[in-house]
Amino acid sequence: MSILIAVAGWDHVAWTDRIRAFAPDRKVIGWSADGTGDAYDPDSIDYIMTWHPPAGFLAKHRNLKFIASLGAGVDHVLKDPELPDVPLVRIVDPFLTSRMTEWITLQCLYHLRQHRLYEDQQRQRIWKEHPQPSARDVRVGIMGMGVLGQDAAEVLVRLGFQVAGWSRSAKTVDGVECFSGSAGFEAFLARTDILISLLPLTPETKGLVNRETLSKLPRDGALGGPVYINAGRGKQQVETDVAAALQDGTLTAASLDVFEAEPLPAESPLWGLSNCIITPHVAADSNPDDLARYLVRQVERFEAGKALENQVDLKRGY
Ligand code: NDP
Ligand code: OXD
Repeated sequence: MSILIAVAGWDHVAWTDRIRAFAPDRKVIGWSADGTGDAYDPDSIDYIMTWHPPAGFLAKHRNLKFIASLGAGVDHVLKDPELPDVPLVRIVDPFLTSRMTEWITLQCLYHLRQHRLYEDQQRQRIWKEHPQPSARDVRVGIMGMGVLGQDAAEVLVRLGFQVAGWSRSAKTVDGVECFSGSAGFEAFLARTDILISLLPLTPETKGLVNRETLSKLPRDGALGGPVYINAGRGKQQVETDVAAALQDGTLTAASLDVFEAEPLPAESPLWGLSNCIITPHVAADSNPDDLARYLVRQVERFEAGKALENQVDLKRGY
């Protein structure tokens, strides 16, 4: 049984070596869209572990048993119009989840504690106190109440924020005001000072955060205006609208880890906005050995006739 590691924009070697270490009895082949990698017969491949496979690439492998995404998100696989009709699994990993919660919490506290203001003051050697809103005065709204959204919500609730969640299906989560579906979206926005996206990218979520959405956030909150945080996927936001909102005061500030185009092009106006915090898709770093073990476990489960973990619902798109 052969495993192919197929990546674009990444070096396949680190992944190939790691999977080999955890699956020493299997043939593990590396391939990269940049032309590096081993020669192989596509019909000999049983499993593909992949990041951003080129369109039509997966379909060349006619004996595939399943595909595994090398990320938690699967939009990079589902965008392929010739996607083979085999199961797709994605990464769910406790360490990745806690790293995401760290990043989300860091951003919420940064805006709550007015850190940008104090950083500016430090640069100017100004010693001046400002009134500090407290977490209990601030309404956080998390779009996407899946694995990542629920974990972040739990920590933000513990810190005292007023937390709401918005998901596709209705939910009950301790300490969280839950909204769902398009029917619940406006009411969710109307009570949200810090809007967080932990949504997958699907046809429904593409372009969701646009001028109209941002203009529905309240302006009377304790932070002096709304804040937008995105660690889901960049194409959920209309970036020209986000940049304009940051410039005209519709948004007070933003923290963005994901962008419509990655790397964020040098000419993006977001780079120059002092009220926009930018990180390069690093919110949820994970332990590569844990991920390799998880991926090899899926192969072992499949061969033992057990259900794959975290199989994607291809109809829903996540
Ligand atoms: P899950 O599949 O566990 O959760 C997705 C959530 O989004 C669910 O609550 C789902 O609703 C909700 N959702 C999906 N579509 C809609 C919709 N149309 N309207 C409202 N809610 C919707 O995913 P994870 O929490 O594991 O991951 C979320 C995303 O985070 C990933 O898809 C990926 O894009 C991103 N990510 C980013 C990383 C980074 O480093 N920046 C790292 C890892 C992930 P319901 O519960 O009803 O199904
Ligand atoms: C992702 C990931 O999907 O890093 O963004 O896992």
